[in-house]
Amino acid sequence: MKIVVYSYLKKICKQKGAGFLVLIDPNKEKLKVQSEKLKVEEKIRRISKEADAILVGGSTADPEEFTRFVENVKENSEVPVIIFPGSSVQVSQYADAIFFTSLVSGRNPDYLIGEQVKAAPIIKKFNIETIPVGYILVESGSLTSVLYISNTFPIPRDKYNIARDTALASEYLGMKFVYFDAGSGTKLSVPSDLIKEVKNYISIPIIVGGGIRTPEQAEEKIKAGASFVVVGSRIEEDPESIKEFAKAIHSKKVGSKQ
Ligand code: 1GP
Repeated sequence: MKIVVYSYLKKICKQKGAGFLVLIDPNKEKLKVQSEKLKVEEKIRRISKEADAILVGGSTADPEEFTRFVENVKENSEVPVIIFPGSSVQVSQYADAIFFTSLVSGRNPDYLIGEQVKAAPIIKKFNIETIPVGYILVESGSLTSVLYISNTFPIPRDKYNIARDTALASEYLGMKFVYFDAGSGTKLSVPSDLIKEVKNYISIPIIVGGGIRTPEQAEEKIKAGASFVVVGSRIEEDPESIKEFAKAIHSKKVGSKQ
C-alpha cells in the first residue's frame, strides 16, 4: 500500500509547524459563468504555490465530471491532490490520495461504512493511496449541506467531552487524522477551546475546517492544536487572501511534534 502523501503531510507539519489545505468544490466551479471558468487552471496554479495540498470534494454526483475535474486540478497543481469525498462516486484515478473518511460524529450507517464499502473496490482498481480519517461535524448554528445530505446530528459546540471521546475512538479505530468540520461556508467555525481539549487527549493530528474566514482565525486554530487548517469558501471569494492564510498557518515554530 502506498503511503507517500501521508508521509508528506506528516513531514509538512514537522517542517512548517502546520499544514495549509485548500478545498476546491467542483460543484461551485460548475456554477460559475463561462468567463470565470476560463480562469480555473490559473487559480489552481496559484493555489498550489501557497497551499501544502489541494483537497477536491463536494456535492457533485456525476462521477465522470468529478474525474475530469480532478484530472484538471492534478495537471495544474505542484502539490498533492487529495480527494475529500462527499460520497462513493467521488473517486478518481488522477488523485494522489483519498481521505478515506468515516463520519464518526453521526449515526448514519451509510456514511459510517456503507459508502466506504462501495468505494473500496474502485480505489483498489485505481491503486489510490488511502488515508483513514475520522470525520467529525461540529454544530455551527446553521443547517449545512453536509448535515442535510448525511442526515446526521453534529456534536454540540459546548460538549467538549463528546468531541474528545469521538476523536479518541477514531484514534483507537486506526484513523491517521481526525477532521473537525463546522461545514462549508458557516458563520461559526470549530471552537478553539474544543480543539485545545481534544489536542490534550489524543495523539493523532487534528485537521480543522469550515467557516475559517480570516488568517487570524486560522492561526488561532493552529495555536489551539490543529495540525492542518482547511480553507475553501474564503479562497473562492477572494483568491488573493491565500498568501496571508499561508503566512498565518505556517507561522508556528518549526520543530513541532506533529
Ligand atoms: C468544508 O472544511 C471545509 O468541509 C471548508 O469550509 O468552505 O467554510 O472554508 P469553508
